[in-house]
Amino acid sequence: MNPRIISIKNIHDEAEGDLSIFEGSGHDLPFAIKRIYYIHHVPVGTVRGGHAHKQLTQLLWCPYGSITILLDDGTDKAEVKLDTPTKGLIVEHAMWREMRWEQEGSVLCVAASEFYDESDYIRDYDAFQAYVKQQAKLP
Ligand code: T46
Repeated sequence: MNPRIISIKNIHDEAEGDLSIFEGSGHDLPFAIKRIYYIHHVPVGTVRGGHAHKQLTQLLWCPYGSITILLDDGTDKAEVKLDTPTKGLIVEHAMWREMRWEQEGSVLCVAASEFYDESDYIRDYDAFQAYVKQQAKLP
């Protein structure tokens, strides 16, 4: 598996610091952004996630700290460490994900292609594997 990592544009100023930016709708992301959420105040060592989505595509980035994203497409697995504010990870649908907090104060930000919809989640790993197999059989 080749995780889709993007380099978020950054404007650096020696005196004033950095400004990082991305735009949706085909500019920097392959989707229009319908929702943004962020996960914070998570104790170090915590693993969140443990689910996949049927339709949702997202960009994950970590503006502060260090969080490892574990990906599993039903066949292959990969790990991506988000530990710099300009590194983004695009997570497609039908991808099992877990997020491991590795540094105190780490923040995970997410730009999502869809509004929140609990029926889009697959929260059981066996059901995820069955879903991936079923999708592979579709014409
Ligand atoms: C994902 C990873 C990276 C809402 O009500 N609205 C929302 O937009 C979201 C994202 C969550 N929720 C509710 C659903 C649960 O009752 O917030 C609660 C915690 O959500 P969850 O346990 O799914 O959180 P994570 O950290 O396991 O996963 C989240 C996203 O849900 C998921 O889509 O890809 O971050």
